[in-house]
Amino acid sequence: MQSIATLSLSLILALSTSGAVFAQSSATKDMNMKDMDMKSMQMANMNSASSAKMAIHQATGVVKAVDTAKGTVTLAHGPVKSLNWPAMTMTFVVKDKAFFGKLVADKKVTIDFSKLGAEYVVTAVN
Ligand SMILES: [Cu+2]
Repeated sequence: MQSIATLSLSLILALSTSGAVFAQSSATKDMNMKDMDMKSMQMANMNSASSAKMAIHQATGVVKAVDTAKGTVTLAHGPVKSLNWPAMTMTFVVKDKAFFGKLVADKKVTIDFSKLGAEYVVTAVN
């Protein structure tokens, strides 16, 4: 009689112990998944933010006109592969006035530029 009681008690203990372990492991899995979701979401945010900010294009062309007062340069540039642009003449915004030292009419230059809102802004002149 005593041995049956002991057996059933140890059976109950074994069941409840494995039950607790199971509950714990599924909680851990849950937490890991949430953690991973958060990390991948943060990574996606970072990627879209950096690609919007950091897209730098390069164009080579001849300076057609400069407007130091407005802070613009008109360039007859060749094709820009990264933007799928054909050769064209267009005006860029020049935020850094120091670039006007290199942006001289009829001079051939290579510029780095980025799209900032609706504007194409010169970020470097070579
Ligand atoms: Cu253009």
